Amino acid sequence: MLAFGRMIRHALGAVALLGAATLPGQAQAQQAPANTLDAIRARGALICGVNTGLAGFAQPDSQGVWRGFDIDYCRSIAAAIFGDASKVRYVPTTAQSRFTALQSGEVDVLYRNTTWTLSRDTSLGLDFPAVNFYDGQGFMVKRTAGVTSASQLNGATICVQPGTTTEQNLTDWARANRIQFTPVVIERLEEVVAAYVAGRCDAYTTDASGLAATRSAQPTPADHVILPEVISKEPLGPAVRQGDARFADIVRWSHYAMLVAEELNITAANADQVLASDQRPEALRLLGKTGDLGKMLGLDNAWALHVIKAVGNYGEVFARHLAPIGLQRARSPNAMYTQGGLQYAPPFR
Ligand SMILES: N[C@@H](CCC(=O)N[C@@H](CS)C(=O)NCC(=O)O)C(=O)O
Repeated sequence: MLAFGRMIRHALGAVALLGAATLPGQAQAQQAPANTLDAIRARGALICGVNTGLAGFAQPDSQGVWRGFDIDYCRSIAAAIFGDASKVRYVPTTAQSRFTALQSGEVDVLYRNTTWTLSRDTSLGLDFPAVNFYDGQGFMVKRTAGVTSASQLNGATICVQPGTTTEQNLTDWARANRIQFTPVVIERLEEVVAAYVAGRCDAYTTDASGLAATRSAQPTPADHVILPEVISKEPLGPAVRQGDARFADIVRWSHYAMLVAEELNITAANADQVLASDQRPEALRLLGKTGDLGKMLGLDNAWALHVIKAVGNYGEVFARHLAPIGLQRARSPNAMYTQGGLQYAPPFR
């Protein structure tokens, strides 16, 4: 079906690669430290690679303070290491600059809507310690287009960011479904969104979470429709440099501490009380009252207590940042395994 037969005429097959401006997060020549934890301690702060500004995930507020789901994850690592979640510096990275920023040592960890794939895990010298958000790629169109299914996108012009799984999945999906499209490839997020809003593309494609974030930031979100099809698996999570297992363990288990805290009904508000009066062995090990789990990670035994008090459990972080942009957790893979989801922490013992 040629829903976009009219629009293809003004697209004229142009593939634009725009907006490759230098960002503060673009890599400089430097040496990545062999021991990331020591380097973080020596400088007194974690350096976290984040995106350039995506509602719900990582965005400076009106005071210039970075806030979001990814930001709370950066803060959780600082809390685990220093007992102080504020000891973080944020480096905005584009999809294209993010891996170089990590490889070069410019950042210690990436918390940036990054999909774990086999090729990234093997050929980029990276490791993906955990999945903190299960996502999938979708499409957004203007409501006025009257499109209700991705199968109607034949002939459409589609805006996409380069250096992403998005770009690759779009090509695979179009080939498999015999859909012709014209890509408009734009590096900077605000420019790709502006191009879509201005009507330079009929559809914008990215992770469904990114679509929800962008839609929520529009003056009238209801003018934009996220189509029902999800064309890929996008397990999002932190990335670290390969070969530094101790730091990868800290990143991995900080996520699991937030998950298991939810499972044990431990929140930012009640963590001290649980520590003082709870008798459940796993809760006491998690919070460092018994055992040496923190020491085993090279941290203080109160590491997880600090994480939970600083950012809350996984459910609290999700509710604070992702529910407001319209992301549902119930009946999604991000639900706890006890609720039919995929979020599952290994034992704290
Ligand atoms: N998950 C995909 C896409 C990541 C991606 O860059 N998504 C866009 C749209 S949600 C984004 O985060 N942009 C933010 C930016 O460019 O600063 C990947 O890892 O390649």
